[in-house]
Amino acid sequence: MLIKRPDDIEASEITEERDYWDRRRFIGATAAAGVALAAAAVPSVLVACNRAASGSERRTSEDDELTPYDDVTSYNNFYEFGTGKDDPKKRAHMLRTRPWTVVVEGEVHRPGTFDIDELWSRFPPEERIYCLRCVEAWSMVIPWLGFPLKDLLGAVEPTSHAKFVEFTTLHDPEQMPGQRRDVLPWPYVEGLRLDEAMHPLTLMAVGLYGEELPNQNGAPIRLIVPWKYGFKSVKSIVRIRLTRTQPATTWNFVLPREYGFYANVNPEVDHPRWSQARERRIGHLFKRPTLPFNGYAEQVAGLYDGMDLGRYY
Ligand SMILES: Nc1nc2c(c(=O)[nH]1)N[C@H]1C(S)=C(S)[C@@H](COP(=O)(O)O)O[C@H]1N2
Ligand SMILES: [Mo]
Repeated sequence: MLIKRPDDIEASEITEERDYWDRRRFIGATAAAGVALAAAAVPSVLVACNRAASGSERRTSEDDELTPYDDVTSYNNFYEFGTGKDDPKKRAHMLRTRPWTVVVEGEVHRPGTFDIDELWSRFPPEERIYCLRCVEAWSMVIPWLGFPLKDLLGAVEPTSHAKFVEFTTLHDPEQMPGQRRDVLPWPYVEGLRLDEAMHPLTLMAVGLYGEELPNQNGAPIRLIVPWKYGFKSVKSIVRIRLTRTQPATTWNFVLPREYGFYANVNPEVDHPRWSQARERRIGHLFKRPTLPFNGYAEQVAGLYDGMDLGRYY
């Protein structure tokens, strides 16, 4: 396992700084404490990704292996920087992630504009190991740093009319060269039902591997919905809007037959052009069976009771 640790932080500095959550020092503390921190100080580490389909735990060391940092940060989908997997790493340095604000508005009693540094201090990030699975049938296991989206939504107080949440990526072709081409309608938008957004597994990620998010992974703040296909996990978010009606989402808008609004990982629903039954964990040679809800069925299946998941894919 590779944990990045900034050289400029002494081991002796590490514990006490976590009390006041200075962002950079927090990163140092997390990285240095590594696995011990994951077990002790951070209660919410969860590796459901590797549960067997039966729901029984199957945490062999091989299954739980984190995807190496270099793979997590060099094999990406982020069309704002090009459609190739290696384009984001090559080009995402063009994105300026400070200053950065996130507007939270719509059906809320207390709309607001949050500075990214304010979010770091108001909602101290914790490490959570979640599996990210792309509809293209590859997956990675990533130690994200983030805070539950429900904490932010709680702060803005949704009205009784709020039923959905829409997320919007920055639109700035100067900084995002992929937006100068019509490969997708810009900006990238995604959405969740309010109960999905309020689920404790749903994370606003601000870092990975104990560091601030690399730009190619969606800096400075992106969504992680671990039981859904990766395209739901929208990057570099500038706006969160609570709505009464289901928002349009980018991939559903472009290719509705291939990408639904729900996008729950479901091995039984084929993508029209390929099977979703098996996946390749990046760094592993052989494909493995894909688990319903990406392995988080026990926690989230109840959200969809009574829904035909073959129809609402
Ligand atoms: N703004 C934006 N967000 C995005 C994408 C994108 O092209 N633009 N790609 C999505 C897809 S298809 C996947 S699989 C994940 C990939 O996240 P990663 O690069 O951190 O692995 O980001 C998602 N979020
Ligand atoms: Mo994806």
